[in-house]
Amino acid sequence: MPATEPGKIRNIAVVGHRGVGKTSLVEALLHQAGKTNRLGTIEQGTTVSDWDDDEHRRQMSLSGTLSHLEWQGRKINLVDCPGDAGFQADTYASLRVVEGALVVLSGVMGVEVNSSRVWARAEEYGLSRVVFVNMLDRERADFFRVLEAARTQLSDRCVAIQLPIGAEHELGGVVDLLHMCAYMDPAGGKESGPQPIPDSMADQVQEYREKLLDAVVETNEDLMARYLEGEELPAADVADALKGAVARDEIYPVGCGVATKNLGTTAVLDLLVEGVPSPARKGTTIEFGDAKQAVFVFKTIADPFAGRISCFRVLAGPVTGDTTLVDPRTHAKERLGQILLLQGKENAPVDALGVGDLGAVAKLKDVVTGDVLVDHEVPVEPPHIDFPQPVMSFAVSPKAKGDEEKMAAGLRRLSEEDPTLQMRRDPQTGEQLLSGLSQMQVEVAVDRLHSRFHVDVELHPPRVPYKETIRKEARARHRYKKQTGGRGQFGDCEIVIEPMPNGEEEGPTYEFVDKIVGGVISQSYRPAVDKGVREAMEHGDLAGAPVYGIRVTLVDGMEHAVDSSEMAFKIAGSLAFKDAYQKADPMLLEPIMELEVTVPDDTVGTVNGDLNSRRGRLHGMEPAGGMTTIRAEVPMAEILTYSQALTSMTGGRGDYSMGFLRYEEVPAHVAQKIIDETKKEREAAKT
Ligand SMILES: Nc1nc2c(ncn2[C@@H]2O[C@H](COP(=O)(O)OP(=O)(O)OP(=O)(O)O)[C@@H](O)[C@H]2O)c(=O)[nH]1
Ligand SMILES: [Mg+2]
Repeated sequence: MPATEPGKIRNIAVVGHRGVGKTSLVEALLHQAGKTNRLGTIEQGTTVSDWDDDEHRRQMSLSGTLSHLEWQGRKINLVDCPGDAGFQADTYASLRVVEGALVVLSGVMGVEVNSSRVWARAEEYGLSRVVFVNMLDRERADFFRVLEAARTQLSDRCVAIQLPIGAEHELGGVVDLLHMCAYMDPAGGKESGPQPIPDSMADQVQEYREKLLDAVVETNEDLMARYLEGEELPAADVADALKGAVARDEIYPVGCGVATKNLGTTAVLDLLVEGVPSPARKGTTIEFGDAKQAVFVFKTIADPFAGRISCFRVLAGPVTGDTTLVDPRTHAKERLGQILLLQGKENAPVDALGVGDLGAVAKLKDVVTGDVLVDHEVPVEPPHIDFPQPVMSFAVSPKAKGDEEKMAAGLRRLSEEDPTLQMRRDPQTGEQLLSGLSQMQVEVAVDRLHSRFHVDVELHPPRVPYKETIRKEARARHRYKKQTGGRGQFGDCEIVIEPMPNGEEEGPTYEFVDKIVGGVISQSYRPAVDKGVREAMEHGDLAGAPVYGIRVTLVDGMEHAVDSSEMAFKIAGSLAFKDAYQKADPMLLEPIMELEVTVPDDTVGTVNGDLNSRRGRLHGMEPAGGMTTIRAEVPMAEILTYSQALTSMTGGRGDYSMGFLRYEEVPAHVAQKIIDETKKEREAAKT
């Protein structure tokens, strides 16, 4: 089978807030295009996209899934992206490899927070966007309200291209305003061909057809002139102009329907083919130098049987199984091997894959998500995918002693699959930390450690990464001296420590200044003092937290011709620092997080009150369409287990995200508690 020409491909990411029906819509599109014999459902766990056990159990998408179909002689690649805020890695990476986004909104809930977020990302990448208002069969669903919300909250260039016939449980079909026809509810079967528009809708159709025309001629000077002269514009010209406007990202057509009944899919498929530009028309912004063959890996699947599966977009090609590419990041050469087209969990081998197409290969050794592979070593800068930063961490430990290595290996594989899942050892607390975007994301990782890697682990709330610093300058001298037969130990140094002005910065800032004059300590021993100070700074005296924001100046000292050694100076440096530190008015710092919470209007009071009790500082509130977004700064220590609290305050309708902002001094009464607790722990550890 030859590779599909780039001009005949459409790459679409299906995105939107959690649970708006993206997976169901992909299922319907595949069914309408004849890829499946029956419409699978989320409830029965029979959709093409949500094929993983964990997805079935939770009835939600946890990772991006590739599928493809043919429509009007074009190949449409679909990436069904998860909507949950905890599983956005694939969503963001997928947006790098498509020309268009199909943004699904709930006909009941309208524009929800994650839809706005993903819209902004699509905007950044200049993607064409088609909006689909789904779930119009549900109670309280209202296409026109959601259309208005899309126009005010997403873009005023959103314009209806379909209208519902009837509403809620009486929804009978949709009108296609571009082709001026109707499609009747196929009740889960295939949508039949175009039907006449019901007469009763003539006025409304007229009104929205005019709005559509206005928007279209706005983008096309020639049409505008003819329109103003009162010419009746031929349907084909309008359709062409609309396609151009969608492709140029100037109009966002809004369609509608019911995914679970397969209603509205014909018109949407037409729109994707006609509106979204092909890779031939749009090209890619990902660099591949002068490579004749190149691919970009946008997703990695950690399959326990097939090993690592890398999903990629062909940047230059075609590529075949015999193609050998090099990864400029590692300089490793790899033969692609069997190229696969993915259809949910199924895969089918293909001989070749052309430019712009999406496919996968198994068992590339050292390739990770985000790598660009090229046919010869050219200096390429892989595209930066701005993954969201983890907002919460748990300490993990294996249930069985001796499983540490197995756990670490499993977690490494899982974080290859999802780069927003991060694992690190906290040098401060010694705990193995697993960080992610939501508690559920971390819990899913734990489930997968069990199911895929056969290791059981426990989660504990993590410790807050406190830091320490000083308020004022102090000086101390320490002489370390030991005389026990034979050769002794001798090191003597005097240091001055002072706060560094950039104490606001994250990460340990530290400077060592050598002001020894007259060689009172030899050059070779001075770095040992520095080393000793650094070691002492790893555990501050207040709460055992690392010390930062300090300049240490070595001003004086003494050495012994026979007994001095690096070790002795290191110890002297360490002890001098401890002395000076106590005199320098040390203080405890805590991480402050920037928090954005979106909650239903009627829960704002409760949520704000709760933030107050968590030492939060409110920065602003923005109501929009029944939901309010609250912005606040909150100490990390107070918000480690926020997700449960928010769920119970909002009945599961709240959503939040947060990111690290800066370190700040812990208020005295809180600090004292932490210091006392540390003391107790230290004493307990001694006994
Ligand atoms: N009544 C009705 N229910 C729908 C419709 N579309 C989806 N659903 C149901 O809504 C729920 C969520 O649908 P999904 O397709 O999983 O939604 P999703 O956007 O893929 O969800 P995530 O991937 O988890 O973000 C399921 O129970 C579906 O059966 C629709 O048009 N009408
Ligand atoms: Mg889904």
